[in-house]
Amino acid sequence: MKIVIILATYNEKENIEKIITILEEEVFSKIKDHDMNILVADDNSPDGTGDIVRELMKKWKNIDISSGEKKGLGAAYVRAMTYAIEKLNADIMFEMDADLQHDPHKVAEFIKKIEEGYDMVVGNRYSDGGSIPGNWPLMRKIFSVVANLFVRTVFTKFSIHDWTGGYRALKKEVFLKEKAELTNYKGYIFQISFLHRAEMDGFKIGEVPFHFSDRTLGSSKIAPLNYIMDVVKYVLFSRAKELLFGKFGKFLVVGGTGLVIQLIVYTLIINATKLPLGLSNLLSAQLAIFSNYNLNNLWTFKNEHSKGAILYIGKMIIFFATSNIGVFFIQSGLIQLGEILFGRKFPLPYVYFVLATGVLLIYNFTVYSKIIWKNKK
Ligand SMILES: Nc1nc2c(ncn2[C@@H]2O[C@H](COP(=O)(O)OP(=O)(O)OP(=O)(O)O)[C@@H](O)[C@H]2O)c(=O)[nH]1
Ligand SMILES: [Mg+2]
Repeated sequence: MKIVIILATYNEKENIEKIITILEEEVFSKIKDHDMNILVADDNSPDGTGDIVRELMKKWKNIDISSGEKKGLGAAYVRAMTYAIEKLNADIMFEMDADLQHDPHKVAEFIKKIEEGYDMVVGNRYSDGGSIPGNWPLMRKIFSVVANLFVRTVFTKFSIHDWTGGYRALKKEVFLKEKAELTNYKGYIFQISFLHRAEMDGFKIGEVPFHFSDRTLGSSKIAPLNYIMDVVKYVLFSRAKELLFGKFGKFLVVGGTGLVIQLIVYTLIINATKLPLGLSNLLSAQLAIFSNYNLNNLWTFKNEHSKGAILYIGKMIIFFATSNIGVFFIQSGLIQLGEILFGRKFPLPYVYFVLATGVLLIYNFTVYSKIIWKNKK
């Protein structure tokens, strides 16, 4: 495979020759099965980093440079990855800092993960032996750990530990799929959103633990404190959007129509008969369940829905059974409990209905997405 290590640089004249020499002499020499290359993504560094690279290109033929205006780390990577694919025919690309904080000796481990079938492999500083510099100021340590915990919690993706780091390897397919959406993001948000989108699109994500060493030469370009609010905003906003416009939003709309159907039938039954409220609810739910099943099949989970009459009926039976567990034990049970305790004077039947339905909703989404329309990917 053709592998291109992209080194992002902005004023890294003290580091660039060191990192390139280590890669060429100590790392690439041990990797026999792949065509190893370096692409420096330099934003016309005023300190002359680009000129040093052009000198080194004379010594080693597997080095190239992608220069451009400074528009931030994310933009530099998008430009360089596009170049790596279009001009260098890259199959696999690495993101790597040029300041030696990303131990180049770990490259082979990333490649191994890709060979095992992972689409994107992220360096992990937070578990399994990975670490952050012990001499970082306390605030930076806290920011680093808390930011990643925050992202993992909001995205409810605990299996990925390091969302903000920039030591990664990925197949070109991952970049081509996500490229269009990546151009607007800066700094840590670029790294977070790239990984988040890849994960949501079903790419297989792997991790390689590594020790993130402290920068010894040159100066930091990323100011963590400036990014805190941006990260918080981005993560919360993108997650809210995902929930509202994704499956959960559609699921709520379908559930809403079901609820209206159920409420109408429930009203008819409790006004026309003396049946217990719990039973009235159970009966009225059946029509709603039928409607919900079909709407979810056609809309909410349309990518997961299986075609064919047998599967349709089979799944419907499971859907009726699982839905009725909730409708029976949770919704009707709570409504009946209300009637026993407080009677059925108006508007009590509706108060019970609303409260019991709220509890049911949480139960239902969990069951539907984990059992009935489970994504096979
Ligand atoms: N091309 C390009 N590279 C950048 C830009 N900003 C940062 N970089 C490079 O990206 C890498 C990471 O930036 P750093 O400033 O080291 O960020 P950091 O590692 O979080 O901070 P330190 O621990 O202080 O080094 C370095 O190799 C930088 O030279 C940019 O706008 N354009
Ligand atoms: Mg650095």
